[in-house]
This record gives sequence, structure tokens and C-alpha cells, in this order.
Amino acid sequence: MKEIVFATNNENKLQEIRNILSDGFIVLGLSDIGFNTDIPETGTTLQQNASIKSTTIYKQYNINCFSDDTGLEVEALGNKPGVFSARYAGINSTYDENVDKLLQELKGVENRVAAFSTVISLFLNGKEYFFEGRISGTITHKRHGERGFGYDPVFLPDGYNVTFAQMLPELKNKISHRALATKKLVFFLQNEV
Ligand code: ITT
Repeated sequence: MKEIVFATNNENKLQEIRNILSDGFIVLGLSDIGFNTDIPETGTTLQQNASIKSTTIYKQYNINCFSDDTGLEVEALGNKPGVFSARYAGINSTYDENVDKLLQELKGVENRVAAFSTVISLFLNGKEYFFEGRISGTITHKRHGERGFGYDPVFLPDGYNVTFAQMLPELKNKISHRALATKKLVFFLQNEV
């Protein structure tokens, strides 16, 4: 099995990627390689932030690695929170606080159209590659479901009548933004490595 580092401090994301990439790859997290520093996401796009994370790890350890940056884009809010999804309600805000703020901002707003977007940056043998995944949906009026993380309780993917947080992880991991981007990554790795 080949080893690859997923440059994330988010345990939920690491678990999701491990499930999606379980065939043929051992996915190490940052704690597995002894990297415990927070990498500041100073970019203005998902692509820049994904690149900042994987570049930091590649430069320090010279190993194959990838990172993802994900944002929730809400049409009625001019595609916010986008790159600011993790700190929508302020620096160090919790998932609950971010969801509360989103529901507050959308109070009385009819247009609930939104999309999750993920960009993966991969460093493989010193070269950088990007992969994208996107899923459209709507923001519900209140939370539904206990599974998942982040904005999952209020995101209703198009074509389903349950939120990401109501789905079994197996289903979310098949259809999500991260799953779509990761499928492209896997296809690439299986053909390149
Ligand atoms: P790393 O940068 O360490 O990877 P992070 O938590 O900062 O972890 P992102 O910048 O990619 O992750 O994601 C920003 C926020 O978007 C995240 O904190 C969640 O609130 C939300 N998010 C990301 N992926 C999600 C998903 O699959 N479902 C629901 N919310 C998600």
C-alpha cells in the first residue's frame, strides 16, 4: 500500500478521505507525521488555500501529500461564506455558531440556493496538481440530522430530501463535493503512481 499525507487538522475530513481512498492507499494525517502547527489560510480562493497547506507540508517533509479547501457558497449572500466558511461567525467559531449565523443571515430570504465546493491540491513527486468537486443544493430553515460536521445539518443536496447530516456517511461520501474531487484524485493517482 502506498502512503500519502492528507494535510489537514480536521479529523472529520481525514476520516471521510480515509473511507473514500481506502483502496490502495494509507492516508496519514498531520499528527501522524508530527506536524502540529496551524497553517494560516491567507489565500483569497479555495485553490490558493489548498495550495498553501500542501506546499507547507511538501516543503518541510519532501513527501507526497495533498490538502483540500472547502467552502459553502450561498447565492443570496453573494457566494459567502466561501473561503471564510470555517470562521464565518468569527475566528475560532464553532460549527454551531457558523450555522446559527448562516440561518440568521438567511432569515426571511426565499432564495436558499447554495453549493459546496472543494479544491484539492496534490504534490506528487514535486509537481502540483488540482482537482475540483462541487455539489449544488439548498439551505434548510433549521437543522436536520446529527451526522457529519460543519454545515451538514442545513445542507440539502439537490435530488435528495434529506440533509447531509441525515444521510449515512456511506452516501455522503459517495455524492459530496469532497467525494467528487477525491474521485478525480484517485483516478489520477491510480494512473500516475
Ligand atoms: P483544514 O484546513 O485543516 O483542512 P478546516 O476545518 O479549516 O480544516 P476547510 O477550510 O476545508 O476545513 O473547510 C472550511 C469549513 O467548511 C469547515 O470548517 C466546515 O465548517 C465547512 N465544511 C468543510 N467541509 C464540509 C462538509 O463536508 N460538510 C459540511 N461542512 C463542511
